[in-house]
Amino acid sequence: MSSVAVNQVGYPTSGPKRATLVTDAVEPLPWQLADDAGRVVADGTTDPRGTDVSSGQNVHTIDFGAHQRAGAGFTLTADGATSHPFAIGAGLYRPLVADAMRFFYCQRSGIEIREDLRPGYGRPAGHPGDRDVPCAPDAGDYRLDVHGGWYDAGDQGKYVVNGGITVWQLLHAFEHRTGLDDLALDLPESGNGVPDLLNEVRWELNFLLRMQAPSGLAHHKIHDREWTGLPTLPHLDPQPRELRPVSTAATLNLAAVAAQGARIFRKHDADYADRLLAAARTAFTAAGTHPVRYAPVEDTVGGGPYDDDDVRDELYWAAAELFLTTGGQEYADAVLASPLHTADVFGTYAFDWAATAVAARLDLALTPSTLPGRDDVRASVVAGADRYLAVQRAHPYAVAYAPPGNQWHWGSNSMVLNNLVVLAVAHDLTGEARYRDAALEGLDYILGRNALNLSYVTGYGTDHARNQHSRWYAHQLDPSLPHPPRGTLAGGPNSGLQDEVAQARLAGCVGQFCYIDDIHSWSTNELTINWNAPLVWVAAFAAERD
Ligand code: 9MR
Repeated sequence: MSSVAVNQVGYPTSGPKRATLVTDAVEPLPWQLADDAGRVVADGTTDPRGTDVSSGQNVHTIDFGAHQRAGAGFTLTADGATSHPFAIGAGLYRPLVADAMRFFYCQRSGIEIREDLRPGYGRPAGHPGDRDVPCAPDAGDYRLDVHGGWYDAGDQGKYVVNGGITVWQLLHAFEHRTGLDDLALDLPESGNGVPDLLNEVRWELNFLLRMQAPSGLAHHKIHDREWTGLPTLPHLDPQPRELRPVSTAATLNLAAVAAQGARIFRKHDADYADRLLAAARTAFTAAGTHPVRYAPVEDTVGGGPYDDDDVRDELYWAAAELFLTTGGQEYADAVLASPLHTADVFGTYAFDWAATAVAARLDLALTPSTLPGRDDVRASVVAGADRYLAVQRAHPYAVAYAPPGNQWHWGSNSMVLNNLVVLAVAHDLTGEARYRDAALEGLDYILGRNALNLSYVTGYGTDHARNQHSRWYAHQLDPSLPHPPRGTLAGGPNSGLQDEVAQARLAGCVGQFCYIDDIHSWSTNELTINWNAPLVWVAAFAAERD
């Protein structure tokens, strides 16, 4: 059966406008664009693209970019199939920036979520006992106050490496995108004179600071001793909490984002910036003077492992942030000595919690500094973007992500988005329209132009994900509980099918089809702080220009 997949939110007036037709036909077909009254306002002929590897479908693309008249309720028809309705216009992405960012307040630990600020989402403070948490037997013999921060995902663990990349990306957006200074997020702190985005990020940064042990090293994570079931509201979690051992990756994450935070918070709160910088320096030194400690893959009871056996990228990133904030020669030396400084780091996906070299590269490219060879750094980002551009152009759904063997990663939606970040930064660096258009068009996939005809963002589009794996937004299991808030991104197709629902329902799936909007499918349909952060970033880029 034919279908027409579109960006269900809509297309910026002057941006690229394409859709993907699934059909058996191999010859070009006529298409029509109709307005909300059903009048045909544009027509043309499809471009047959053959079999799409990512879905196994025979597809055509439809380019209706010549139509530049704004409106709501447009539909595309071809081969007897009609798309979901969509808008064309300006300002389409501004609400998404705010909602994707407002998501973080609802993930807060250690503080009541106020019903007046988030109607339908109020709840008592979760895990007040995180103010006094013992080390697990293999982690030390002391206790720390590690309250606050954001719950990572559908679980109620708090992980330094994932908090780190999330903080980095939100601060990176704040530093390099426009329109985020006055983004109103309806937080308890709103109105305190500090931009709300920084108020939200500070909640997590404070937690990351608390995870620093007396040695200067940071604990990798704190979570429940055993896994809890669904639903479990945070304030009703019966499990004891424990600090897991310190790790070099966590320590360098802390160094990186505390240094970055010091740079960005200085203007608003110099004392806080000093505190952040001191913690960053201590962490960097501690990481260099203690033996390397890797977070093990086996540590999966009560929380996820976030295992990583290569911390050279974290070292490069921490050195880069410390250098950009302080100008210190020792940090410049560490940047220049890193094998990652000149390595090709723009692989299948640009970066994530485990692969952080691109975070360093993007900041070194964008943030003014005296680093020798900065032009080469900038050129390397553009070269990386060229590769993602080529992948996207070859892809009939315009996805700038094509994993080897069509084996989609856990959290693939965040990888799709992070590759768009590289394209957008290439636009910042060169001003060239092709990178801007690629970054804009890349959002189509997330918002419904995909093989499932589904928007992966709750509340956005006619048909959208709403049952992401969560112990609290568990409406699917208990109708008195809410769905995830508007602006929540689902993890997306994951060929690994690690959970039982995915195994039962998706066995043999091809790429894009390895996803199910079921609360028990934690491997394809979780929500996670480090997946919403790139949504904020890319939506902010789109909002700047639509
Ligand atoms: O996002 C993480 C993904 O890259 C890993 O492959 C996966 C398995 O280790 O874990 C994911 O992270 C989960 C974490 O361990 C616990 N909280 C939820 C995270 C998202 O599913």
